[in-house]
Amino acid sequence: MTERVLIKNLAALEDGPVTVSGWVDTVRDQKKVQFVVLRDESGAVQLVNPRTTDADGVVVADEPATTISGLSQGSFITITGELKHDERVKLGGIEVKLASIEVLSHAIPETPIAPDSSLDKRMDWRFLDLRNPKQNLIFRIQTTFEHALRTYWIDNDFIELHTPKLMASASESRAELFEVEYFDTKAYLAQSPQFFKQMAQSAGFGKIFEVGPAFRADPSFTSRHATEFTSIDSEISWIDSHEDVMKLHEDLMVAGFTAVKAKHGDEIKALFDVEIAVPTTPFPRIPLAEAKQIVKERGYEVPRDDDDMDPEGERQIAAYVKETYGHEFVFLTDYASSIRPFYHMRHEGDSSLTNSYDLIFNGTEISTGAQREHRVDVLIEQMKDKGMEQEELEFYLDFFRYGAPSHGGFGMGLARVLMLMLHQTSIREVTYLFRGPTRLLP
Ligand code: AMO
Repeated sequence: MTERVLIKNLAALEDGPVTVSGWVDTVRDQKKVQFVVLRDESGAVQLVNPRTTDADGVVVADEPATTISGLSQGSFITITGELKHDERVKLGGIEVKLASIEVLSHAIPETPIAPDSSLDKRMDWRFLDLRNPKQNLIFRIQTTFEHALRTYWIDNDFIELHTPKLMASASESRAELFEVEYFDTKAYLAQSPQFFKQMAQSAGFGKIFEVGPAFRADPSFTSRHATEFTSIDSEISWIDSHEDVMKLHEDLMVAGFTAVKAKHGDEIKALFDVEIAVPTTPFPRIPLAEAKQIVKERGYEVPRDDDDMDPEGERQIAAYVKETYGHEFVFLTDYASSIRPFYHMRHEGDSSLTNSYDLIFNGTEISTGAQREHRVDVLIEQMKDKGMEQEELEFYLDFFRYGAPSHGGFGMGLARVLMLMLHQTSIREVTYLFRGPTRLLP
């Protein structure tokens, strides 16, 4: 394979012969001169072909003019030509005068989507939608963000896990559970790596992380729910409370945002008109009960008293935090045990509250974290309290019967982080291939 010159690197080359590959963005087939805008994953460049004329000034049908006339948008081509710097050229101040074109694949001329097509239509034709530089940037940002998190984890001696996604039991609640036929029995798709990341603590791994798929049979069509999503999980041992998990969580966010700003800050500003702000630590922390009170004083009452913060409540508390602390992140802490899973540790002396938190970013929940209950007798009591059957989770309880350290961790939806970071209105925009109740294709 010959080394390919990325279009973004052409500007740094001197005038002279070049070979470039990409897909056709536009063709302007004029009488005396032809222009093609060629794109690759890094940028776009203008190609120019002055047409040949005979002695009488009549245009001659020669190459590459004939091939250019037959080019459709989206065709993949490799060209050779003469690179020339010319500041009059609007597109990057360079131009390539064509010598030859090799067409690798002709595209059907009628493109099924346009930039103003509906999100649903764009998702039907996701591979074409992803040719848009804005979409391409989203996945570069995702790569940089994940890389920064991994670097943090690896530098701090975390072990990476790949936990199974086929399970014999539910991993969060029995609601939102996908059941699959598994030979002569049933299996369930993992809703989160929860139990197995806790198992790693009993295995003495100390600090772990996983970035992997999670499945929820959630029939809702909100902008922030998918039936399959990428979950970023981390779990650590020897913690004193959920405060230690929040410290880890904010360090990771700082690492991720610092890397994204450094590498893509200018492009994000140019394409999304968003200024990436690296958050300062500590992030504000507000107990949920207090947050509800603050929101109430602002004139919004969260529906039921013992319920979770609803989306409007999240937006309201985020607005308060932004005004008061100038911060885009806030930890809401100490959720009621009635709305938290059985494995969350409850307050010493007040079992109605848990050592837990949600992380809100730009007004939407991106993460849930907690200290876990590691004492098996208390864990069994908490299961009973929730009316759960013990039998199905005996394998999980065993993790705590043979010794376990204090521990805690969090799970965070990758797409939610990207959506809110880039001020997008739906996780569909930032998910490579979205899965929802009515979407299994492409
Ligand atoms: P929870 O169920 O709150 O907690 O999920 C954690 C985070 O995962 C993301 N998320 C989703 N993203 C897209 N579509 C969905 N349907 C969806 N459901 C959840 C959210 C959410 O904040 N085991 C615990 C975490 C822990 O305590 O470690 C858990 O799964 O961003």
